Amino acid sequence: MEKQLERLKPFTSKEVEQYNENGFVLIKNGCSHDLIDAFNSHIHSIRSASEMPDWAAVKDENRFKVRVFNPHLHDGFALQMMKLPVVSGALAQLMGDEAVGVQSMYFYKEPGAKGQAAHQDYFYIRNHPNTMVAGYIAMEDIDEENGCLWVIPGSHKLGLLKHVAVKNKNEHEAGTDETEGVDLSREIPVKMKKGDILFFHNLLIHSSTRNRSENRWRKSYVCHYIRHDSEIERDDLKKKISLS
Ligand SMILES: O=C(O)CCC(=O)C(=O)O
Repeated sequence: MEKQLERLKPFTSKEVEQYNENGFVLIKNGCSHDLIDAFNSHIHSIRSASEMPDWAAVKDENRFKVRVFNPHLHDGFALQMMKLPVVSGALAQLMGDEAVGVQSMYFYKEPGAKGQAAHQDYFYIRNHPNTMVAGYIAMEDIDEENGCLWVIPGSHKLGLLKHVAVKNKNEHEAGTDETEGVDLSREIPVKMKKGDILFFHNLLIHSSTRNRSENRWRKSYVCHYIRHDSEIERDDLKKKISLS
């Protein structure tokens, strides 16, 4: 297939079937390394500025730690990274219609940082009809050592599960919620190379572990998308970003 078409329709019908079956699917090498490097440098420079813009501001000691929340609402580069043609093409295939962006997060996950306990994104972001998909771009190589995602294949078919307070606060960030009543030993790691893009259903049970590396960050850019005719309940995420 020609490159242009590959970007607009990156999945084979078998991969779309795999997504429907497993609740996730990966595009290898979906984003070029030079674009990833440029975006990492861009976010780094925003957090390095002597006066950080309000939307990215954190305490001095957290400049390269705390995630940047919703940069797409303030920053043109973050917006374009949400709208990558390969992403909008992939989402159109998975949703069967056009997607819009609703949330973005740039994660640093520095060495030693805790992960997130097992959860379903729908628990935090209710949308009707439920069409939400996450697009997770690896901003560097991601594996078990630096705190990759773990998922339970097929768990998106279980519906919304009960969430309770996080149990292992040594491994996972406190203040978030954790699914209950599911055998988490069924989780498998999703290793990604820099530039890979993972798409996952908002009912898929997923978690991440602590970054156990000595000196490797685990940066990722994670955006959430809904079908254009879905609606988000939360007031802070109601703005729909066209991907065209
Ligand atoms: O990347 C991580 O460590 C967790 C991300 C996550 O769980 C999410 O975006 O829903």
